[in-house]
Amino acid sequence: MVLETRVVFHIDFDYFYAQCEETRSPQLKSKPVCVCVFSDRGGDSGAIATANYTARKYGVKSGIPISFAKKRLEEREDAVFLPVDFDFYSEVSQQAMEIMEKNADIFEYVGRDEAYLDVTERVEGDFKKANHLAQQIKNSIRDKLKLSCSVGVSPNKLISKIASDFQKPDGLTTVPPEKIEEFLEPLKIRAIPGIGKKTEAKFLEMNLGTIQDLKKIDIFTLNKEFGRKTGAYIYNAVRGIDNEPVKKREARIQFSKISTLKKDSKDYQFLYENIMELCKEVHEVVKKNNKMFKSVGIHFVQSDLSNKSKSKMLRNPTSSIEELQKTAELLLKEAMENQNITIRRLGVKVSELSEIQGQSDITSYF
Ligand code: DGT
Ligand code: CA
Ligand code: CA
Repeated sequence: MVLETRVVFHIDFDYFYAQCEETRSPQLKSKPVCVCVFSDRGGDSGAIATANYTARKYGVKSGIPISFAKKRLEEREDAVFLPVDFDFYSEVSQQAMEIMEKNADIFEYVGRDEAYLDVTERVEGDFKKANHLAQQIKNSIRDKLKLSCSVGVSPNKLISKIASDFQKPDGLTTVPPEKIEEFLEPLKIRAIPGIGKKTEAKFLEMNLGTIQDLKKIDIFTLNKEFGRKTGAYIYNAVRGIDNEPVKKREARIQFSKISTLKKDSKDYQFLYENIMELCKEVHEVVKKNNKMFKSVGIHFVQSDLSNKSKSKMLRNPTSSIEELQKTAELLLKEAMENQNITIRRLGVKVSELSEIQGQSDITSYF
């Protein structure tokens, strides 16, 4: 049976990194919590990755300098500033993704804290059942992981993405087909994924503030202003039209190679040569599977059998061996800065994988 109307979920975790920190230290919950990417320069140089909602009340948000955040939270002596711990967040993420995947006909991993689920078949195209299933997934994630998330339920990815953001945190917004117009029209233009400050400002100059206002603009004007691809995207988006399928993409896949060194060592040149070799082997696998990666990691098993690992998120997905080697080299240098113990085994991994073709994420057009 082919159902005409799809049922798509977008699930996004609330203040994700900060919430992960709260799950392992519940006493943080009542305090403003900022998760920081400290830069190598030391002190407070670096940026806020994210903050919990208590800290956001004071104007702290992703991307601002740590020093600004400290100033804004001056009056809160209980404010907490923690360094990012990507490995921990990935672990939490993976468990949450497993719960979602079990509940989907098609599961598409987007990033550590978000995913799309096509559930059309299992709810038989029924939005009441869909709403119920979404609530069950939320409960299950809360019970098992103590995490809250926000869910958007609608006939397509675009509206579900907008809907998941609509009642954050801990939201559930269901937009059945007959409610699409009513839901979209009063929203600010900014609610459309991919429309940023600049585009918004352009429309505001033309006295257009809401999605309803934007409907007055014809496709020719949009094409002239933004080019055909983006023009068509905006034209369809304000009408709630999006035919992008939920594409199967799993979260847990990563490619890695690990090898035992000929001798235990902490000699940089020796380790460097081994790492470069491992990069080549990992890259072979990446190529064979027709993938791109967005994260690179290295791993040490030290002579006392303790582990040490470092990873880095790249700006864009890539399949380049040069970029893989360059990043691994950087990570090795960082890891060796305070390396007192010799290393026994060495590993390289790539993760955050995506297909080489079909990079049709609309937000990359802007
Ligand atoms: P929300 O609004 O409740 O969904 O809050 P978040 O923190 O989950 O925000 P989201 O979904 O935009 O981003 C997910 C994670 O990605 C977030 O916990 C930290 C990271 N992130 C977001 N923006 C930035 C940024 O500007 N810099 C860095 N380093 N990390 C960021
Ligand atoms: Ca989030
Ligand atoms: Ca997100």
